Amino acid sequence: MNSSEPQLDVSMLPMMKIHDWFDGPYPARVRIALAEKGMLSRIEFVSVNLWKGEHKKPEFLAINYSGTLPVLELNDGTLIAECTAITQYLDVLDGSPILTGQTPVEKGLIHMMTKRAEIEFLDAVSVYFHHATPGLGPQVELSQNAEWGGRMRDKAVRGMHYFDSLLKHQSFIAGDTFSMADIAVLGGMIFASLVKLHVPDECEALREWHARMQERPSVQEWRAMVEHGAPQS
Ligand SMILES: N[C@@H](CCC(=O)N[C@@H](CS)C(=O)NCC(=O)O)C(=O)O
Repeated sequence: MNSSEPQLDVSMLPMMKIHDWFDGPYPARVRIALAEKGMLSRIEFVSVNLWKGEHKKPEFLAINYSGTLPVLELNDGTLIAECTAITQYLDVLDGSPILTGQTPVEKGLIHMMTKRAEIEFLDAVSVYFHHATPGLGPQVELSQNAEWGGRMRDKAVRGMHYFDSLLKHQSFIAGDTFSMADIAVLGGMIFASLVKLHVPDECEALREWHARMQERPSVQEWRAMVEHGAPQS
């Protein structure tokens, strides 16, 4: 947003719901985006317990065909799934700070890097978790392929090296500004930590960036929400 433009009074926004699980790596992406934009107070979080497989039950599949979290539910019942789509919606609601780019070039680069963060890193860690570890447990993980999971673990480590190589020359994942792409790589780091996938020692730029990200108030707000504990469900 231009500094000359009036700031949106976030308290005037209608309440919205987010269906998610408090410490999930993908939900973290939307929670961090909401914290960046000062919108957490406008959100009612609805817990969907991943460990009990609630996201695969018909009641939830009616909310999100893909059976994944998070999902944003608007006042009029509109449902928006996919972290990228939710972040884009929030960004248009309130442009401060912009997470998806101001100019056509920024928008293109941030979209590309967010997609790469998912394909090369976060989604790969997720497949590793669901296929080559006990994942969410035998009641939820009905079909596993450990070899595929192992390959995706290797892909995720390659992804870490890729982002490390970028961060040797720029401060943020998509260039000079913090964006949705940084949040997507943070999601990958959060998932990697949960599954004890070590960031290679030689990825110094990635480690330095990660340490810098921990200082952001939005990441600290997210961490405080996680430490607050699991909801009763
Ligand atoms: N592409 C989706 C992926 C979301 C996703 O995989 N979320 C995890 C929660 S951390 C989930 O629902 N996993 C359950 C599963 O895949 O069975 C997005 O960006 O929102």
